[in-house]
Amino acid sequence: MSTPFTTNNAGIPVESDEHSLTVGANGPILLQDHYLIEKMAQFNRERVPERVVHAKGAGAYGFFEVTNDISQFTRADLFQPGKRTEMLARFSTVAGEQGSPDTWRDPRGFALKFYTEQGNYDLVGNNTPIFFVRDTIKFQDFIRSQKRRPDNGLRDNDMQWDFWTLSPESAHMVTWLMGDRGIPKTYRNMNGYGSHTYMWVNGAGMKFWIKYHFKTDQGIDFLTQEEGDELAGEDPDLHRRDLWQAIESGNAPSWTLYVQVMPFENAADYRFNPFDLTKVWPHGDYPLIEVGRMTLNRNPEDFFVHIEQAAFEPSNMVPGIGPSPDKMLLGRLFSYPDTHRYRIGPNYAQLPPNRPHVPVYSYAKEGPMRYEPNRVSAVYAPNSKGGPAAVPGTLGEIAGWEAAGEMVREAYTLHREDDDFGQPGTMIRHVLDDAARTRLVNNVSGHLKNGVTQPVLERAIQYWRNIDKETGDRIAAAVNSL
Ligand code: HDE
Repeated sequence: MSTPFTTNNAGIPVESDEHSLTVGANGPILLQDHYLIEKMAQFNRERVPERVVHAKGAGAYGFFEVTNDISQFTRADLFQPGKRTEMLARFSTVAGEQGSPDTWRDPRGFALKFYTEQGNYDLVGNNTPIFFVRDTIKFQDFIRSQKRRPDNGLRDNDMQWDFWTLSPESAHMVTWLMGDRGIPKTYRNMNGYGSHTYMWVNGAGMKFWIKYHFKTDQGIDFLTQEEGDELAGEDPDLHRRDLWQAIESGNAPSWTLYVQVMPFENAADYRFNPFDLTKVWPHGDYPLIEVGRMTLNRNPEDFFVHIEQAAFEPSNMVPGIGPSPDKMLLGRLFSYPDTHRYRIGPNYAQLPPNRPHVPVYSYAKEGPMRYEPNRVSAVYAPNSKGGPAAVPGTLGEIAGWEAAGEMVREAYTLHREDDDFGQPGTMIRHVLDDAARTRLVNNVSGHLKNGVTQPVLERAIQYWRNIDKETGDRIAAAVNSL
């Protein structure tokens, strides 16, 4: 292909990319050098605000194919037998800024956008089935404790453990974070989880509570703290590079999707609060059922256009899928569209990675950067001009539930086995092996020794003893052997 001629943004060929327009070779630069001005002005406006969390990430396109008939549980189009749906995935860290290392200890985002025949379905999860808090009102504070101090702009382990030890509901997720899942070897070697409980509705209007598990077909693998620290210096973009190179070389990563299904009526007297995001449903209670496979086989042609501007939102739920009373999920339904409008403008849904693969007949119109024409013959409803019309009752059962009671600000009512330390303790004693337990002790004590002061330090030791006495004692011994 012959080298194209440089143009300006208006497509007009330009004289030079080397020399500004001056009076004589040595004279002053002329204001009329509008190409020079365009280059500088465009450069000064190249940045959109990075994501306030999950700023550093990588993504790719691919497809989801159904491998098992689970239509008895949902009528969602993408989960019907034989269905194949194009998709986009973005993996990310949480606390680090855009330039931060991929191998810092952190949960990993696992954000998926399915371009279904009923519009975009977004499943925005992490590589952990749980989270640090269970009420959305605490999320902002939690994140601030993980980021940078206002006085010196530095991250601070003392802040992190201060928040965690004063929020005991964090114990389960912190156990995951400080263990081997906290630094995946690559984005391809980690699982993804919807984390929340969601609702599925089948064609007969029957409702089910479900949890999503994307199990990596590449096998789980991790980096130790020492490996992660070393690689953070060697190649801060290690995971982004790995995903890109794997797909470029035709080694497309894939994940097998399973769901846990709980009958709708079982929620009320289940032993744990099934909507509490700090809890898992033991697989012995609700086994995994295979659904299908997601394969990522196409790199984006432009990272900024397709990945930096990708807008994932848990509120994008298609017919047959709905939310649950999980306070964290319900808060997220507002937050994501809000952050997209701020970060990439009110018409973000028209950008290439966010545009549905089906026609849009919404009543939205105008606003900055809008470029898709309105498909509607009237810009108001109701109308007698043939504009789109919603027809109540045609989409089947609303994915909702009964709710009643006084307005209160309170914690969830407890289910009989609800507590903050039981499930992490079970994980340490029955899921981790000796080597993993020792790595956990070393990771925690190393983190505590790095700037955590009294009384936070004492509280942290007690926090681990509450989770598992022996692990707490081992951490105390390691920390006190200063
Ligand atoms: Fe997020 N989260 N989050 N989060 N989250 C964002 O939206 C939020 C939570 C997750 O690759 C933000 O687009 C609230 C849980 C991922 O583009 C923001 C709460 C889980 C990504 C936001 C949570 C996640 C985000 C910032 C508490 C796993 C990156 C940028 C209720 C189940 C998506 C953005 C991508 C991003 C809000 C907690 C996953 C601020 C209010 C729990 C994977 O809107």
